[in-house]
Amino acid sequence: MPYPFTLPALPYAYDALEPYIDARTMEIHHTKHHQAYIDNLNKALAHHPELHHLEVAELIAHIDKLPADIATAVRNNGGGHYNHSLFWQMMATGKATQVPQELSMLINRDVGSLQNVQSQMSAAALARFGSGWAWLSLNPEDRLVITSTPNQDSPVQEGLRPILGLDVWEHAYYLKYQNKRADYIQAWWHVVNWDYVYQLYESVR
Ligand code: MN3
Repeated sequence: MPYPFTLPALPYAYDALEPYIDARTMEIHHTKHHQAYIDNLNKALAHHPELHHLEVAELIAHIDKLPADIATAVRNNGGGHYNHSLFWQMMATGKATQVPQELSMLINRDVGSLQNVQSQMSAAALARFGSGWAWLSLNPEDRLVITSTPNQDSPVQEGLRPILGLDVWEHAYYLKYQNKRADYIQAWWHVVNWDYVYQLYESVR
């Protein structure tokens, strides 16, 4: 849905991901942080009606072509809206152990094993200094790659197609895990929605 952007409803209750992600964190993350990205994105675009037909993924894929007065605002807040819209759907309960077979084969081919995906993404997430994300994406050669991005930058800005993302901003875990990012990362693997990751893969392949 293009401008004006609105907050998508979560596909589950705020407490659905307990005990791995606590309800208070989910509620603040969704209603305050994600909402703020949307509000700031709409504000930036308000005086640029020529951009109102574009989806957020289209806006952030070509930051260099945006009007200079809003490029940074769209990069940060458009990225925030895009990344979080995916992130909520990438999580669920009861979907963390079963990777659809076709995706599993692709993972084995390109990364070696699911365990490698988990350890390499976790390492990328842990090594991200300050705020950012770790990602599993398809590259232009249709190979799975693991990367990380700072702030709210998205793999789409680098020509990649993200299918799984891990938010390691402190707002994603600080209430429950404080400074223990590694503990949050380890817990997060219990709530990955591999069915959705596969759906996303199907939609971008
Ligand atoms: Mn976040």
